[in-house]
Amino acid sequence: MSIIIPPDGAAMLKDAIAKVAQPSRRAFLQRSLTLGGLSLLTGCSLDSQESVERALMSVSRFNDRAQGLLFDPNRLAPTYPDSMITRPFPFNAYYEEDEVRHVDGEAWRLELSGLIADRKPWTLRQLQAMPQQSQITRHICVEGWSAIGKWGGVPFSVFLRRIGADLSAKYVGFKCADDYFTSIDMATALHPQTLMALTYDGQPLPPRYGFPMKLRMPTKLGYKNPKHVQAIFVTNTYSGGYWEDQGYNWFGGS
Ligand SMILES: Nc1nc2c(c(=O)[nH]1)N[C@H]1C(S)=C(S)[C@@H](COP(=O)(O)O)O[C@H]1N2
Ligand SMILES: [Mo]
Repeated sequence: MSIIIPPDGAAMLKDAIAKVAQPSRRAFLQRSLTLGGLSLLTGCSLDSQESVERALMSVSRFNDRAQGLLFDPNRLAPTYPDSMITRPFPFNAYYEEDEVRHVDGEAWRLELSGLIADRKPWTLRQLQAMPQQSQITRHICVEGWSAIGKWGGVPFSVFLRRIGADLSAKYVGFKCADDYFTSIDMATALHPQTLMALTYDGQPLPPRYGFPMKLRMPTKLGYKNPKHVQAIFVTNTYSGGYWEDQGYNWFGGS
């Protein structure tokens, strides 16, 4: 195989890394990766900006598969005492706090689609009537902060079994009341600490933390935890996510 490296290769690679790589990995890639190395790794000829981005994406997909294989479905994320809860807990979204969505809890219906036997929509009251669990865990955001919070709600594995979801499917996807969306691997969906959170610190989830329901996963980075969940679907088709489609790593383990 001959590797064709254009004269502006270094600049192309730098631009592609800035666009495609997860922030925490950018510095590492910028120091360690050459265009020739990337070409050998992926078997792609890298003669345009798009082909360099595509090659980096294929490394990221490979990284997703590796993280999926390494994920231990029985290993629990650390939990903390009440005294360690971060107060006030930070707010974060792709918009400012004054633009937080206010969802009407009475009118809200959780829509279900895809590989699910019983796709009847759920009300908030029905979710509140399910067995609840609570946890104090650490939320880690790739923007460089972490905080300990207390969430309560329905273990997602119990819900998925209840609705007859195909538990052998690859992905569970989420659509939110804002323009946010994400998707996760089934192993994480079934993890014992993955919650459909309805409360924060013992109170109904306030709007800024994702009323009426958010998916809370202490085994995943902040951006994998969708707030204001409106719809859930089970699928074998990869469907990415809001930040994932802009280059954040899809698996997003923490
Ligand atoms: N619907 C929705 N969910 C979202 C986001 C968002 O912008 N919209 N941002 C994500 C990111 S990047 C983080 S760090 C957490 C922040 O959650 P918090 O406001 O409870 O701290 O929400 C995640 N879920
Ligand atoms: Mo985040």
